[in-house]
Amino acid sequence: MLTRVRKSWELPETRATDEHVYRNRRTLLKGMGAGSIMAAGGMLGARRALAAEVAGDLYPAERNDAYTVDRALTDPELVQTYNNFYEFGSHKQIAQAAQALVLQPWQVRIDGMVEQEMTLDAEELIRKMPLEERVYRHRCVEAWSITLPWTGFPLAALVAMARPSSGAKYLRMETFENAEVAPGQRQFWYPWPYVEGLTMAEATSELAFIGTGMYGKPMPRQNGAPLRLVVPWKYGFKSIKSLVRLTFTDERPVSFWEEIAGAEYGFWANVNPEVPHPRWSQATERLLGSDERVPTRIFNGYGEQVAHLYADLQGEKLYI
Ligand SMILES: Nc1nc2c(c(=O)[nH]1)N[C@H]1C(S)=C(S)[C@@H](COP(=O)(O)O)O[C@H]1N2
Ligand SMILES: [Mo]
Repeated sequence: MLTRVRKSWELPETRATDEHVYRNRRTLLKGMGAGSIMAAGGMLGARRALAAEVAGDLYPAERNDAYTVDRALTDPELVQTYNNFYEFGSHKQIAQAAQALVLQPWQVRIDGMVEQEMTLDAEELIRKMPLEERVYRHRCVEAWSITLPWTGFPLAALVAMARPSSGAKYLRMETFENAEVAPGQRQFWYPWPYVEGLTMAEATSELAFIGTGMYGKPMPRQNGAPLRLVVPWKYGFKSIKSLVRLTFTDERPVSFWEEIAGAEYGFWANVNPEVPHPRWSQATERLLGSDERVPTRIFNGYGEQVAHLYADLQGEKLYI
């Protein structure tokens, strides 16, 4: 029989320790004051860490035990150093470059078919929302996967706050655009900004989540700080990062990847092991950090929660 050695970050006790250390560090940084932090040359790393903490006092949030999985968590080091974020380069080693993102202030615009359009700061929005922790699987269309605890809030809570009109059929989401910060955006052949979309039924379904943090801490920039979508039953490219705009509309949005190659990356992009990508099989996936390949599951294992959303859409290309 294969026995797995549990890694430290998987042990519940470590969560308590993490929190303890984390809170002490915050207290320390607060006590130092901005002046002394600036003065201490060696504190650049700490100053950065401080700036990244959008609403840092809210972490870790309480775990919602309805969302746990029978899979080991992925090493956070891997989740935070192996990333897709084309704004910073079309390869996986973008974590360093992404540290250029300025998170405060960070304005989020909510517009389109809503009772009242609004612009609010990410921190303000996060503080209005009911934060919780959920462990989800994440399956990239490239056939690798990770499992991690996200912190965030149900997208449905944001939709409720926005009060869309009954005519709104889709939620269109947009990532920031700033080529000075994100050199990938100088690659003019990509249709920036990154755009994604969901139907209103998907956006208000129980699994759709806005991630604001991971592993009990605020979201690292490379993973899409300060706010990103998390839709675990769909291929990873749907989970759009670093949101600046959410638009309620009656027109189906054309997403970034759909515009580039619609036959390979469609609007629906629900995970299905039986529908291959035009250039590779989706039957199995590689667990990041191990040599193991495991069978991929329909809707990434979330069929019970989401299959009903597609019952009347059988004519659509639901799995590309
Ligand atoms: N704005 C933006 N969002 C994005 C991407 C991107 O390139 N830009 N890549 C997507 C893809 S393909 C994946 S697999 C996930 C990766 O998220 P992670 O780096 O946090 O694991 O982000 C998605 N969201
Ligand atoms: Mo992906």
